Formats: sequence, C-alpha cells, structure tokens
Amino acid sequence: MERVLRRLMTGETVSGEMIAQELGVTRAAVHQHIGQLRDLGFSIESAARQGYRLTACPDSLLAPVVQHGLSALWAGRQVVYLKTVGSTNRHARMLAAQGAEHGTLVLADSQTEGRGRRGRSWISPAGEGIFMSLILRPQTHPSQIARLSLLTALAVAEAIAEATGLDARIKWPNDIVISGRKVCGLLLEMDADESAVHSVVAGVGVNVHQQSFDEEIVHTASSLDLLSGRTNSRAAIVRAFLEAFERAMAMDDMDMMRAYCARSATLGQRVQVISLTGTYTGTAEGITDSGSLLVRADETGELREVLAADVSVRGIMGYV
Ligand code: BT5
Repeated sequence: MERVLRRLMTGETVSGEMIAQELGVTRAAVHQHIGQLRDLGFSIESAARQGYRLTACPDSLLAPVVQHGLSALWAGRQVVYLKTVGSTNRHARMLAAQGAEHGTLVLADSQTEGRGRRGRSWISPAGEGIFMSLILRPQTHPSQIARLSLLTALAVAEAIAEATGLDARIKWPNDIVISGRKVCGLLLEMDADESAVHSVVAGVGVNVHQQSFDEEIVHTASSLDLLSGRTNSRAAIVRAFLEAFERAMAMDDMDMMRAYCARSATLGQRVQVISLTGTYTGTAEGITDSGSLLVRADETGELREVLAADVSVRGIMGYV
C-alpha cells in the first residue's frame, strides 16, 4: 500500500495497469490498496481509461507522506510507521539491536505504553500527536551523549516554531514549552559500553491535535492546535524535525550552544531545584557542555551544577 501511495504522491494521473507493472503486483492488488488508502482518508480520483490521481491527503504519518519533499540526507531515509505500538522507543531499540541504519525513524499513530523518564508515562492518544523515535549511531564516546540530548531539544523546538509559527522554547532538560505549557517531551536512551556507543534512540512525543487533557496534566499541558488556533500537519512537523536535526548535527559546539541558549525557557529564570536531598531556589545562569544546568543559589550565592538525572526544576511562578 505504501508503494502505491508513493507512486501517487508524484501528483500524476497513473493507470492501475501502469502501477501494477511498475510494482510487479496484480491490478486487483492495486485496486485493493487504492480502497485501503481511501479508507484512511486519502482522496483518490479515478477516471475511466486514465487512471488514479491523488487529490488530497489526510493528516497521515505513513512513510510516503512524511518523506514527501523531505530534504534531509540521512535522517528519515528509512521510516517505519506503526498504527499502534507499545512504545516507539522500545521498538526502535529493538530495530537498532537488529542493525537498523543511522537515521531510521520509527513513527506511530498511537502508543499503548508511551514512556517518560524514570518510569513515568507519556499519554499518547491515537491520531492526536506525534510519537517518534530516531535511531542514531554516533561515532562518539558515551560521555558525548549529552550533546545529542541538547541537540534533539533544539531540533524539535526549531521544527515546531518553523511549522507552526509558535514560540517553542526548551525547558531544561527535556521539555518543549509554549506559553508556559508542555507540548512535547523527549526521552533519549543509549545502548553503550564503557568505550563505545552502539546506538542512541531519541524519542519525541508532541501534542498536536488534542483539544482536552487528562486531569493529571490539564494544568501543565497543551497542544499545537490549541495554541495556534488552527489545525497543524503532523507530517510537516516531522519533516521539519528531521531537517532541523541534520542542521543541528552539522553545527560546531559553539553555534549549537548559542542556538540552544537562544531557545531556552529556563536560562535567566528564577528556578526551584527539587532533589532527593532537598529543595533550594536560585537563578539559572548557564548550561555546561555536558548538559548540566548552572544555578546561582539564593542562599549561598554559589554557582551549583545541576545534573538532569538528579532533579526537577520548576519556575518559581509555576511549571516553567
Ligand atoms: C518526558 O518524560 O517528557 C518524555 C516523554 C517522551 C515521549 C516519547 S513519545 C515517543 C517515544 N516513545 C516513548 O515511549 N517515549 C518517547 P518526563 O519528563 O518524565 O515527563 C512525563 C510526565 O509528563 C508525566 O508524568 C506527565 O505528568 C506528563 N505528561 C504525560 N503525557 C503528557 C502529554 N501528552 N503532554 C504533556 N505532558 C504529559
């Protein structure tokens, strides 16, 4: 079905016979795939003797739709779309272990066990959001992985801003917020030993079409449609992410940090650092190369390095 769709995405009118020949399948199979695509909401005109023509696409995440007009060279060259999955991160880790190539993107329309950090869950309703995991095979030492985490946050924030016009900002360490509401969360997972990284899976969940939220997150979350007052295209956001990711990967460290800081919602803000050993307030003054937050503590005036794994950081006035 994806191959038939890819052929129709060219915008030409093509006969069933031609598609069948090109793809090496029967005309009956083509006919069946056209029916499936129509069921998924694709508008396909058919004229006797002339053939089929795609006239409108639904908000689909099928590979040919996501890859249409994609200018990235390696990110998203392979797209694995799943209607539903437990967790795209878990699926991507399995594919990585089986040898999936650098840049492979796993996308799902819904997740039944979407995961956040430290055993938390990510609410992933069907058709409402983007649930994706990018498989990376960086040639780096495990200690360099923090850079990938900063870079993923930067790429998602830029992609959302570009595709929707909204002022997407990075709330350290791994949330994307707009107008003080969380619209996206990131979960990076690495498969490595002491000396080498075998693969990294960069998981991204974005709220796109939701009009309402579970009670647990109703005061902190929002969606791109609610914030922009229009219906956004999930495929366009995924494409913008893949392109922004490649751009960010190609930046030198200084440029990347500069771009990251310009998109930060946390830097310069008064924050509350909540850790197992206690809570204190201060001002977020910087981010280190290894991804830690530098907070000037109110009480002592000293600059403290805050590791992402250890704490939650809240704005004094609320969530951001
Ligand atoms: C995150 O964790 O924010 C990382 C979320 C990563 C999700 C993606 S989806 C694709 C890929 N596959 C996966 O299985 N995961 C990744 P954390 O910082 O721990 O935040 C989790 C908390 O955010 C939850 O405890 C809720 O309070 C809140 N939350 C859950 N679902 C949300 C949603 N859809 N929108 C906003 N907040 C949400």
